[in-house]
Amino acid sequence: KTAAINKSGTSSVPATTKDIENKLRYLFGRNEVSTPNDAYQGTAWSVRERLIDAFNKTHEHWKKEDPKFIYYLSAEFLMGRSLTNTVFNLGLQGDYATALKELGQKMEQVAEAERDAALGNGGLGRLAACFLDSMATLDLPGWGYGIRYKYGMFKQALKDGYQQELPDIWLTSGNPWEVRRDDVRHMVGFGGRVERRREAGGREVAVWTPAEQVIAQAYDNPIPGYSTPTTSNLRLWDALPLSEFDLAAFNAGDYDRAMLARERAEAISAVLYPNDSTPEGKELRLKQQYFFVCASLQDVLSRFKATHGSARWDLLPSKAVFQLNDTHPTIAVAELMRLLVDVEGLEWDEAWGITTKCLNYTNHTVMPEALEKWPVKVMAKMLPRHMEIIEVINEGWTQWLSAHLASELPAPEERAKRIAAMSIIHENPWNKEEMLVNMAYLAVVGSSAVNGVAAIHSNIVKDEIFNDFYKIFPSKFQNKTNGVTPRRWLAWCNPELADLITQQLGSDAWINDTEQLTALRTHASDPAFQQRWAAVKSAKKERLAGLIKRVWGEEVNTAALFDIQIKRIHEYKRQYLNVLSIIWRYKQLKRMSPQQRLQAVPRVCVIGGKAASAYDMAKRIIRLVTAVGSVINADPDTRDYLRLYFLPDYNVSLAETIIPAAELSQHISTAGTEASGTSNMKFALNGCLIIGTWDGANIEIAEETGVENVFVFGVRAEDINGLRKERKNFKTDPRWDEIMRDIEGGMFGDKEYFKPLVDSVNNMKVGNDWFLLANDFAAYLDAQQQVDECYRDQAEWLRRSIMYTAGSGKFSSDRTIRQYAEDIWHVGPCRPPPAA
Ligand code: 26Y
Repeated sequence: KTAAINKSGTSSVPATTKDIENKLRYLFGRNEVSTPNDAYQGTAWSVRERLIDAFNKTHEHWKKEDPKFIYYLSAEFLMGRSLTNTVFNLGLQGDYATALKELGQKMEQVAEAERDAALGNGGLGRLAACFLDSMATLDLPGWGYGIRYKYGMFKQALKDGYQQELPDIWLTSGNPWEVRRDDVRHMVGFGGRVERRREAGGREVAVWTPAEQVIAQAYDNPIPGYSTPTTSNLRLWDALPLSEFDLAAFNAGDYDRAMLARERAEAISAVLYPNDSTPEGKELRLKQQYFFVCASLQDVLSRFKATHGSARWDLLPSKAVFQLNDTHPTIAVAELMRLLVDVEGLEWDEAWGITTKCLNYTNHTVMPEALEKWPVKVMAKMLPRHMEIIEVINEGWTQWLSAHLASELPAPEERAKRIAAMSIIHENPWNKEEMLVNMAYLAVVGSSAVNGVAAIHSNIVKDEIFNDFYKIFPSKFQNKTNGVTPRRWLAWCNPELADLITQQLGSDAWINDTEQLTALRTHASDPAFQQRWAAVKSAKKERLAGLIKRVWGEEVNTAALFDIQIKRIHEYKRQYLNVLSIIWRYKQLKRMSPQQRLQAVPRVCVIGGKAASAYDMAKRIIRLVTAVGSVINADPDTRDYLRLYFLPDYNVSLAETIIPAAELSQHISTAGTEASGTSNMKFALNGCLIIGTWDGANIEIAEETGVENVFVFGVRAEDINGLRKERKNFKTDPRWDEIMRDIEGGMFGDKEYFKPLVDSVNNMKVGNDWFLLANDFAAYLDAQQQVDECYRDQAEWLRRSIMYTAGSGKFSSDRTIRQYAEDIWHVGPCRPPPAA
């Protein structure tokens, strides 16, 4: 790519080089660009100015046009790095790549000096980041709202093969991608009491006097769209104390007390909860949720008032729509009611009409334990007015239900039972003394639309999780199959493959019209094209091999099949099943003669992912991976044919290196447990074959790619309940039994530590091996056998690889966002004029 030539025919590169040097000089006091980190800082602060120009132009335009806005409320945004994405989305790569070359630096290395913004756990947080990219690219007026965590997802290290968690200190050298808005602050209260007062007109109003107040300070993170002047915004809130410190306490010599309020406030935005799908009922989490929801809603309402005054709240649903990213921001239902009724003086019914029109809810998980429920006691103490509001909502809801169900369930006991099952406030089934607020039910009752994130998952949402609600409001329930941004996940992370596709298709228009990738199908069997396709994959494998070398100090055979499983460690995702099959492969290789081994398909297996700090079983799984890896990788008989590496600290940036290099990726959750998965889409886009269960988006990927091209195995979702009940009659495979004896017998050391893992899947009683590893084991080994056979036929393998990319058009988040915009948000594009 060449540097941009400006209108007078001179290159802008000298100016860019100078700007990079100046940024480094005047912001960091450094006179020379000597390291990639210097170059990163200079470049990032230089790019920032172009980004802010685009941001300001977009927002001037949006202010003038006053279009309907989307507000994506999410406790997580897993953004990863920004430099490459910003430079490429703004079309500045020519300028900056050349300028950096002049400074003796390489863009790729410079980009690696940036720390990931890891303000999310996994799929849900990364989805929010892809959505922002697509919203901006499609010129949709929309912002993300979330929390500016000081510490994001923990850094994972290995110590003797065990996971270690280290704090993620990402803000220490400043963040060029954010703008602190000193003029945008809101007060957020907690605790205290509620009183009734009668107003002049006789209306009774609730007055909440919080016991504690903090300031929400806005930080804007501009989001550049691709190939458009639109640059939108992710507004993140930082919690600050109301006053710097308690001077009276300080003067009295009580230093600790003087700092207390500061610490309590700052704790709110200090750290991301590192749990995925296993909630910790900690009060601080509810505090975080209310903190960002309260600040965001005040922010939106204050802008609305500035434009439309405070007499036209009926217009709010035509100007603002909110998407709740799972139940985490669901307190918004009660907060919007509070703001409209208590603060703005609307009547309850009018406020309820507006609230339910403005809000929509996305469910991301079927795990019952991940559906958030807060004890009424906790909620009443922290948010007393909200608890009252939820009680009133629930009274209205259950009364309405009672009338609605009168003909269907005339028997009072039957009806009462159904109402109890659908009540937003209900007993804790494990502790009858305790009452809980069911946040998912609050979200369903308080929203216009409820959606799941893949076809099978949306059916589970309708038929199981919220079936009672679905029967009453069938049209409220929708499907919006997830997607990923083709910019970050193909064009920017795999430029070699992107260039090849562009050459073959004759243009790069596929980058924002991924349906054009289907045209690759006609070339899938073309040997010349296959060879070029294979050459790109080889280069990417070399790069991953380099990374393995840096981490583990070992060379791997880059002609081997690269087999990858990267995702959060969870029992339902079944990394354990993967390890068991690797052990079986190892044992088979051991039994072969050196001659026979020559016929084996060599494999390099990579597993990566973080275990929640309190998730004991997941940590044991990580240790099993490293323990099996150290035995296998050291065995001279087999090490040419099989390796297993755990890559620590899996994050967005690591995914950008791993995914382009992958040939086989594993998505092997128990059918019906993975809502969608999104890495499956990223792998497919990069021409990686999938071995997977009939679950989540795997199903739709198989439909698009051709089910014959996917290694599908295992039981189906509809059979799971029956199989779980039949555990005691289940006869395990002899190969399974053998492996279990090996682990128990200490073949990989640490046998005491692995005992709970062995027990969790063996004891064949009801409720054990909940994720049915034993049931799927034999079918999985068969599917792995088919993988080997296919890999021996490289022409067939490459044909399939091309078919995956060609079939990935549907999985662009642009398609997903268009569907949200059309079916749920009713928002259209609003593009600012092109930059002069
Ligand atoms: C309640 C709290 C502890 C909690 C925190 C994070 C609960 C859930 C989560 C995260 C859930 C999550 O990441 N779910 C994933 O969402 C993806 C995007 O829709 C899906 O692709 C993926 O299947 C699902 O597991």
